[in-house]
Amino acid sequence: MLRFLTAGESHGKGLVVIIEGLPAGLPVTVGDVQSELARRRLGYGRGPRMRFEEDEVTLLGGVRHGRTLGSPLAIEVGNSEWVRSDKWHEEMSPAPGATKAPLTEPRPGHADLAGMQKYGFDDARDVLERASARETAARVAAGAVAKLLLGQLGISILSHVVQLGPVTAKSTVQPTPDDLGRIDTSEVRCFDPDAEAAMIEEIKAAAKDGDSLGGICEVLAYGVPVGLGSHVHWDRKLDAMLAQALMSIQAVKAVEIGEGFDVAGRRGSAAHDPIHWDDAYVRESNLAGGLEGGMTNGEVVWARAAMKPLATLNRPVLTTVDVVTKEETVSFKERTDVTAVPAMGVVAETMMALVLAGEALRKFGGDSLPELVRNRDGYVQSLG
Ligand code: EPS
Repeated sequence: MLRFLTAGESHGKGLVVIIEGLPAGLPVTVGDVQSELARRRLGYGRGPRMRFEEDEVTLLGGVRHGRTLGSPLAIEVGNSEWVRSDKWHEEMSPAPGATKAPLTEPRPGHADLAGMQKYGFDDARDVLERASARETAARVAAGAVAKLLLGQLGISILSHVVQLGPVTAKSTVQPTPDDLGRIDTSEVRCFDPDAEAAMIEEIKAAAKDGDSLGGICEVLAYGVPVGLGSHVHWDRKLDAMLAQALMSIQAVKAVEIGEGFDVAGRRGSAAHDPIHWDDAYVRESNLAGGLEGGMTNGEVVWARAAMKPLATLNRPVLTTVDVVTKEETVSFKERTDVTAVPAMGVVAETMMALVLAGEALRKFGGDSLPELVRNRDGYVQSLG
């Protein structure tokens, strides 16, 4: 089983992720992790921090001479802001002390108020530092390794933005792994060039108003063999695991597997993917998103994740209450992004990669990469 755990706060010295359960012999380099992190920093509408944040990567353990050892893999993602200035050193110091500027006006839509009440904090920073989407940098570092593992099994994952604010991509053609380069060069990671221009205009307009935008990303996995996941228990159903993984991304409020919402309005005769035989089982369509009964069915696995507009606004207008005075006020202003939807797609790839890598390891097992691949090959051959 593949497990991972992240630690670290948004404006601290850095983030750490430990990944456990990888087989020995998987080639991994700092560059592999750095290039995924660079993809996550892309995207029109990101705030000033993304222009200087460099995500300094160190492989702390689990890799020797460019290959995994089968031991826990630990990756540090340093915050370059911590190194280039002392702005956060006192505010985020682990040494005993107190802040001179507690944040007492929780932002509606953020974790601030519920977290302050739950943990007994009187400074919203004690909550927001960990709730911040900065944590996704550590996840993406783990996801980079999961993608390397999946690559060895012939599985590749990509994502694209299908809606940003009110602008939706009109094209119904789903991109393939060959299209990823083109998607990554789009400033909003959109596959539909007409929608791309309108999305950028929408971001410019929201930025002018000091407002924020949400949107929807689609994430697809190609080359997934039939039979990952299981129908036998609720917590082994792969669609359920994917839904949790995608929903756990900061600010995501809805997840759809395949055409889940659309098929709810159809008749059963038009809501499923007919099966044919052409030297192998083939489907007329893939409304199910490659998942039936909680198992992969050999088709492309695909899902969508919807992100709400970020709760931090550059022009604070949302009413809140000062937790000390109980006076009504507007939530505080922080340096922020107008939208992080393009980056969310890269994080969605990461979460899908980690779930699929975990299930591939569960099904095929093995302590080394050659053993894993051998087991996978034997299974695929047995399918005929
Ligand atoms: C975030 C606010 C912004 C984002 C940050 C998430 O950071 P700051 O307040 O320091 O400008 O840039 O995201 C990242 C740093 C990142 O790497 O994704 C928030 O409030 O969640």
